[in-house]
Amino acid sequence: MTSTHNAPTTATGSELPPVATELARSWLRRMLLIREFENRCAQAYQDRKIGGFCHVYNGQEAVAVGCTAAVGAADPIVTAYRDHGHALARGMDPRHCMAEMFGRVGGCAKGKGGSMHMFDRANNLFGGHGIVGAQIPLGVGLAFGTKYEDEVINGGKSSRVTLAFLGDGALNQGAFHEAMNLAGLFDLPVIVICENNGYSMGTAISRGTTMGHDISAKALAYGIESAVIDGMDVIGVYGAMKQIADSVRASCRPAFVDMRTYRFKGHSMSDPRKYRTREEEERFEKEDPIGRLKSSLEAHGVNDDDFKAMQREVRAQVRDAVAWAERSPVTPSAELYRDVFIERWGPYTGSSQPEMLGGSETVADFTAVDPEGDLL
Ligand SMILES: Cc1ncc(C[n+]2csc(CCOP(=O)(O)OP(=O)(O)O)c2C)c(N)n1
Ligand SMILES: [Mg+2]
Repeated sequence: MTSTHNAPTTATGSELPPVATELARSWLRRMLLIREFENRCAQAYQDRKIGGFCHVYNGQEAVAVGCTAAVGAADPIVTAYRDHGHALARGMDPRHCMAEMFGRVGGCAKGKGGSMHMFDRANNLFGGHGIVGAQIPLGVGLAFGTKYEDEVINGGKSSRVTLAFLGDGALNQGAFHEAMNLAGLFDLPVIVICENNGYSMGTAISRGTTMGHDISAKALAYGIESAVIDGMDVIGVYGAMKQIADSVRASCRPAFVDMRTYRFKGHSMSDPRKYRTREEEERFEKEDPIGRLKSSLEAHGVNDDDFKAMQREVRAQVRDAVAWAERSPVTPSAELYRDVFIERWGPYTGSSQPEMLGGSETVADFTAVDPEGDLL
């Protein structure tokens, strides 16, 4: 089938103030970390160390890295199931991320969520959601929550911005339209970011979505301003997103972003990619966000040796994450119902707290029972 995915559109990036080399370097390292992490996940999946679904983020790294860099740590983030990149970009320890993939107690959700459910309360990452579009109303709800807290409870000015990511496949879900309507109606500080990689599983956007060539039309219907950003250029993503975030923060009006990107691998781990051509893949591989940033940084003294050193560092970091995840105990069946339903004493009783929040990594510590002996 011929390609129907629009080529990335140049963002306002070139007009933006130059980004400090050290900052851009840190993004290069973060993108390399995500790429390495995803490659090791694919390998571990084939080795059957990871079960269930697994969707890797190769090719889309500049989106999560550029967007998270453009906002503050207190700004909430919510995303769909292709979420490892967002978790790592947001600052989750790769050990906790990998342990979650492996179904181990050391995972961010104690191994009960797996690949699609990366949560990091400490870093204000509210998932990781498997139902297409389900996270968009959650993002709008988070924006409602921060605005309510800032303005009504604390009597100040709304100060936080929520980033709600979705795939282009979610544009056709009712949840997207209901959430956009409320965001527009209630003046909520949320940026709805469509990671437009051109395909929902194997369905090209032009085959499944009206106005697929210009999805900003959907935002217009709800009175929401929008932007098209080249999601393969991390500097451009950062610059454009920073401007949008500043404006949303100041005006307390929502925004929509058509973030043009491409996933280099299949939809999930078993996808022969027959719905697109090799020529199309090669065209986008030339736009590799890592290669593009590497080239931009060459003029600023980051040479091949620096790049190789960074690659070695992230390789060691991911190898360590795998080893750590393997040492973490398999989540025991006694844990299955904990934190799933509301518990009398709160969601994290005693030592059932995940490692990343300061909990313990031993199985023995995860066997605490309800003090009144109730069935949890
Ligand atoms: C409500 C719902 N319907 C169908 C599915 C099955 N499904 C999983 S991913 C997907 C395609 C989503 O594509 P897109 O939103 O573009 O995300 P991408 O995989 O490209 O990142 C579908 C249909 C689902 N998880 N939830
Ligand atoms: Mg898609």
